[in-house]
Amino acid sequence: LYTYFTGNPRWPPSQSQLTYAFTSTSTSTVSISVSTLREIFSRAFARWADATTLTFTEVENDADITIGFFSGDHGDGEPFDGVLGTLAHAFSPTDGRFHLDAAEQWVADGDVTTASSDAAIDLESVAVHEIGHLLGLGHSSVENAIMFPTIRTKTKKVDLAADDVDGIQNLY
Ligand code: TQI
Ligand code: ZN
Ligand code: ZN
Repeated sequence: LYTYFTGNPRWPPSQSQLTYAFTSTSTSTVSISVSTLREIFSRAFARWADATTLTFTEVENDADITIGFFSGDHGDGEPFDGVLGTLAHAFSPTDGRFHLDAAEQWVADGDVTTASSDAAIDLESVAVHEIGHLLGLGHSSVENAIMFPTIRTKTKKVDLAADDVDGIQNLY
């Protein structure tokens, strides 16, 4: 079953047309083009938009949701830890910060299941999970749910399960 954060924080009905922006697109171990990043995140947001009345639009400035890649200690008290371990984190509503560990071997193009590195992580899969957190979902006990708290390397998992859809629809 899905969970929410303590106090069930959510984006208010007056803010159902959410905007997002990329703040730091520097990626160290792999270089992902900005156009590829745009496509990946557009697809990841669309999965949640399809299940709700929320909309997500990329903007340049004053976004509700900010997305960036960072390394190590990046000033929010939750330092990244290099390859594997923590991959990314997102804050609960209505904070909107979504940080990705620049040290990961992100796979943004092609098939992650055939990546040469054993540590390859599918960017879109992590994006769909973290957007769930940004919208107010905690972790789920259902194994096929996007919000289940385990992700395997070299695996793509991007489809919302019925549990994710129930969770987001009961919140919005
Ligand atoms: N990052 C953790 C996560 O997103 C950070 C975290 C731990 C967290 N507990 C939390 C965030 C509670 C919000 C609420 O779960 S992670 C997965 C998983 C991570 C983990 O880098 O470990 C995914 C990133 F666990 F689901 F597989 C992406 Cl998909
Ligand atoms: Zn951070
Ligand atoms: Zn999580």
